[in-house]
Amino acid sequence: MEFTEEQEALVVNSWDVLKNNSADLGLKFFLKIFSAAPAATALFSYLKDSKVPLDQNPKLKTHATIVFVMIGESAIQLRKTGKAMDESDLKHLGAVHFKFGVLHEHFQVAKKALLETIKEGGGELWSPALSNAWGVAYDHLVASIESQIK
Ligand code: ISQ
Repeated sequence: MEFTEEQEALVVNSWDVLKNNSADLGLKFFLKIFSAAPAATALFSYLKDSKVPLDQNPKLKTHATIVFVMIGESAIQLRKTGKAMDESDLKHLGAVHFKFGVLHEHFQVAKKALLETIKEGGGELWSPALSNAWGVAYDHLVASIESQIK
């Protein structure tokens, strides 16, 4: 699963734009996951007794921003470092996803949501090649997390 120099350039250039909108795009990404997999809301304790709608939950927005930025930063440094994430962050992510019983198909739901979010956030920068480049970077990240789980 090669991540080429061209793909890196597409990801780096688009991240420069997407990152300025991380909070809205991160929230959009999470809402897409919840609409595809409503049961996933149960994973987040702060959503259980919340009276506000999902899209107005400040804790969700903060968390979603962090996750979105983490995915973006993983992608932009993938080629330089040859890995999706540093070892200690990866151990933590592996442990969290293992604890919640995250399966390969869940990561695929998130992949679709991520690529749709990038399409909506990317505007004129978007192309099928850009989407594919983000997909490859995401697959590397997932493979690294899954290597901790299995
Ligand atoms: C797990 N990891 C990243 C994002 C997520 C969004 C919704 C549900 C679970 C998640």
